[in-house]
Amino acid sequence: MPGPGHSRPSDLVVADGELYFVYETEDGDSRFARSDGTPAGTHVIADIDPSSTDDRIQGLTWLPELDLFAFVGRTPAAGNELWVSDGTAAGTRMVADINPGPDDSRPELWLAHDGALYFGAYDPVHGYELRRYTPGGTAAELVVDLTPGPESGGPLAMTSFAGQLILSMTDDGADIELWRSDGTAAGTELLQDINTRPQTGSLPSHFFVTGDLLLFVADGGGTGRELWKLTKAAVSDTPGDDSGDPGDDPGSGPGSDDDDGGSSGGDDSGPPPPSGGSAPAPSGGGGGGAFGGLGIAALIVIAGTRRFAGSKPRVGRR
Ligand SMILES: [Ca+2]
Ligand SMILES: [Ca+2]
Ligand SMILES: [Ca+2]
Repeated sequence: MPGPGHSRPSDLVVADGELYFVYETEDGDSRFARSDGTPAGTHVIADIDPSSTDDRIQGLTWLPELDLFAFVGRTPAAGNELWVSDGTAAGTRMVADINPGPDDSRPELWLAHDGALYFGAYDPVHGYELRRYTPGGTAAELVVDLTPGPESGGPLAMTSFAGQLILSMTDDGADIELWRSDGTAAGTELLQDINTRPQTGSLPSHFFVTGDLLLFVADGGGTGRELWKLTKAAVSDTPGDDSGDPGDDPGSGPGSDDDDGGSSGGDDSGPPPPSGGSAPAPSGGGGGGAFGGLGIAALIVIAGTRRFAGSKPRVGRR
């Protein structure tokens, strides 16, 4: 923007060697744009609602696995809904008005997995539940209404691990636990009821993939929020099948491999667990078998975990 006004560029994203970003025009309107770093090479891609200056673009994300941008677009007619773009004006569009009319569906937790975009969004019939957009498709599908009806089932956190979606969800609107999904309703199953108290969830969060392990934070009940791990073998094991329990893997502690190698794009839901120089040692082999042999083990007790305890995550709107 020429002159003293602010263009407030935000949501800077690099895709295929070009910078994509969002900025504000003088009248407060929002624009999706790209730049090669020169004034001559800076172009507007889209104004998502040319009839309004009240439209907004937020949370611009590049999903290289899908060759696709995703963002939350707000227009006066549709509210906050999921939009996608291939970086062209013609290819920039709302996926679906999931919560019909001006009310918001508030899409969150976008994750590229198995050729599709998975996310949580709200509608008044199903609540905040897991949904999917398949590139090239014209709509968003409800994957599962895990807490049936208008109450919300999640996800609260989500990542891709061992070929499955790993999710923090609930089937009763309250008991938020660790689930897996193959992208079908029938293939969405509880991995483990980590906090076994009735109506009390362990609230798994902060999923972080490193090598063959998924680390996360959960409340086991009585121990507060601590660091837990899930092995790939545990994900492919059938829940409730006691005969096929894989061995736990207490040898692979954290801190030995802090890089982000196995991570798959879902890490924007929160910071990874503490790591690096202050990484604590595993608390001596204790973990293992106390939790049903699924390979999920209470890993370690870390100082400072309490900061997670006060923040009650929400699952959509109630
Ligand atoms: Ca506009
Ligand atoms: Ca809407
Ligand atoms: Ca529901």
